[in-house]
Amino acid sequence: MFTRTRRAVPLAVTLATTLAVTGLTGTAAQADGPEQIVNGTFDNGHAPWWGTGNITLDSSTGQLCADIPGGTVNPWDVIIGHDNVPLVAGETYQFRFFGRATPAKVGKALVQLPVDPYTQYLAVNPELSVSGNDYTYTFTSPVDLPNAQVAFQLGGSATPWTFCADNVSLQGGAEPEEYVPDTGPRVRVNQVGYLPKGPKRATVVTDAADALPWQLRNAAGTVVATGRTTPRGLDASSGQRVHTIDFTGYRSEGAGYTLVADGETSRPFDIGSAFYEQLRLDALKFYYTQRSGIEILDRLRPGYGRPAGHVGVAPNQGDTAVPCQPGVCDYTLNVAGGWYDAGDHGKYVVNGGISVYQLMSEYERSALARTGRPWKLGDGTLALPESGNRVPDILDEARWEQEFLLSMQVPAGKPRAGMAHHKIHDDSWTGLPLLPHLDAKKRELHPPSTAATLNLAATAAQAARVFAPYDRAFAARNLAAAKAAWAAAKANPTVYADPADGNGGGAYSDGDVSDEFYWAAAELYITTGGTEFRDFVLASPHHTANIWRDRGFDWGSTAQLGRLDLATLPNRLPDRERVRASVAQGADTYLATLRAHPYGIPYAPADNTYDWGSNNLILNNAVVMATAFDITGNAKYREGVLETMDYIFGRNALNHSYVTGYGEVASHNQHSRWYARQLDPALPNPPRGTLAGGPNSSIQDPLAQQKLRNCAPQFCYIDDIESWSTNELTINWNSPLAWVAAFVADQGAGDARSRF
Ligand code: 9MR
Repeated sequence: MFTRTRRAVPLAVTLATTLAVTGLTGTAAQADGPEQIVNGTFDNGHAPWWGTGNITLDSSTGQLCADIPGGTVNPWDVIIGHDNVPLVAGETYQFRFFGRATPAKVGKALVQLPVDPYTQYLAVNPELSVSGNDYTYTFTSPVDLPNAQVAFQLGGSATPWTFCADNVSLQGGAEPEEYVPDTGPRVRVNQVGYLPKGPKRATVVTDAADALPWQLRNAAGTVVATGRTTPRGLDASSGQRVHTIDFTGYRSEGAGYTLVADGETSRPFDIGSAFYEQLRLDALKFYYTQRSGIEILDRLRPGYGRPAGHVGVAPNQGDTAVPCQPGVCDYTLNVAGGWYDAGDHGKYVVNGGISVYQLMSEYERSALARTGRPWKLGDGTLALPESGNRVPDILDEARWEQEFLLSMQVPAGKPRAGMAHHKIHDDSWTGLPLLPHLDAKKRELHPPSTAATLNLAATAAQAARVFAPYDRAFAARNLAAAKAAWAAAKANPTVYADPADGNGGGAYSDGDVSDEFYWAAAELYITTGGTEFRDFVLASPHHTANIWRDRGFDWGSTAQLGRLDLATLPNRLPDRERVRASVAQGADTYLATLRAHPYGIPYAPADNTYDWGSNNLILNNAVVMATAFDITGNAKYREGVLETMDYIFGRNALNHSYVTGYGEVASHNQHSRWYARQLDPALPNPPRGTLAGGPNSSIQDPLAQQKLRNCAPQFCYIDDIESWSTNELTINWNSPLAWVAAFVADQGAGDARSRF
């Protein structure tokens, strides 16, 4: 029995469920049963908790706090809630939380039906003090309900106050339904293929203590090679016991091979190299359909045509005359163009910087490395609107972004002239799906930052040299912008983007820009040979430090970009040989990690947690190994790169390829507002050659939190469009994929020595 109460009716709690109120307990009561609350400790953000529109949730202190406005009438005028809590009829639950109020207040906490008639299964009115208390209540659920709501109703006060909660827990009931990914056969291979003369390794998940026999079969089922596995013990990144199969000695090209071991047959794979030629193109073609400010032509990308986004055609407000956030500047800028960052419609200078850098770096490597084949990325290779203009297509694509970065520079005569605005995006988050041209939100420029300014300085210096043979005026424009940005960054060295400025777009904040300074100085030095830049490089701690961190480089850790370029591009640095040797030392570290790793991954962060976008960090570690190969010619580094691709293409705990269209089971539901086929069958999936971010131990999104609780690092991934923290696509993740794909394609059968 329980009282049905409409939310609109003031409540005299006559809960006939077993309600034992033991509020203000000093000691926690013994709790049994599974935890039903996701993220009740607020140690890492507060998703999936939500608040009504009149409050802002803040979990930056490790507690969930909100300033509650005065002048509301009803308790439900201000709510902090958590949805989708399963209740089982007849089960007893213990509800606990820490709460405090400034000034002291009586609050209201409910476990209830989330819709009219808002039936309450638990309703309590804790007396909240300024110092705070722990509260414990028990009740027995009268219903089976998959989606009860836990709510703190905080409205009804004439005056404003502050509420904070922590350690919110609802224990009892049935174990939440367990999500078990379908990981297929226990023999894990690179589902795309192995180079004929490259390393060929696979992994068997097995508890067998001793070596097992394996067979390699061709498409007809004939056994073409046999051997025995090597037991590798327990792998911390997956929690699995694994063995390794090494069939490097088998070199015959073909399709449809399988490996058989421990009674299991792997997914099929090729031995060949054509797939890397294809990936070299696909990974770059990705950028055209990420473009803002231009119609995407269906004839160039069948199935992906769409109107231009953010050019000012209703309902878009357009990026052609974008104002700043209130109070930030008194001008508007035309910042149309560029690439959308990811699955959102934001455009961020910091992240655009490393992305366009990697495309230009791929171009520079192709021209300079002994195995480079620049014509493979030449004019007409990528089916772009600019194809046929006698400029390499990879540079046409890079220019689309570089023009945007230039447009984000603060104009002369304005405060902080020469700096770059950190980002431009909607003033609040939009839902999915939403094609770019249908986004009606207000677009805003966010304040300039030193990090964005240095990203502009670095990429504009690089653009000045790569575009010089094709467009002198554009090269000169870039050099001038780079110098102005450098001077502005020197004059404003600690202007950091606000980490809390994340409504409607990512924050991309970074509290240490010494690495961006080093990268920008390196690019300016390589392009100009100027002593100011040389001296800055030589004096920077990043020039000699061991910068090859286990997590790899990324948008917030960019010293490595400067070091790699100083090592590979012509320059007169006095210690250039040491710089070149340091790249090989970094590569040795990643190679050692890979060799020690039971799954053969060059990534094993010390705390055994995978980062947001781990695939991109793994590929960037491969970039370091590839560069070491280019510098030394030592084949061990190339083998490290190839084995890294095995992981990306399915030799992993999920038996899953992270590149759309590559491998029998591959990511295709990446989080995106316009490749949202999972939500609207009229829309496409992401294009072939799109990388998913990959396993992320922190699983910040609610879907992952529900499905992947307590995941071992490699299992913290789900190919679902709602999982924005494990399954997004981004311009800075496809850029190392493109870079590495071109490097591998340049290796031919796996033994290339030079392009000739
Ligand atoms: O890639 C970014 C990752 O390194 C950060 O940890 C994360 C949280 O700040 O943000 C990621 O970037 C997202 C950005 O903020 C908004 N666009 C989508 C990006 C990829 O998820």
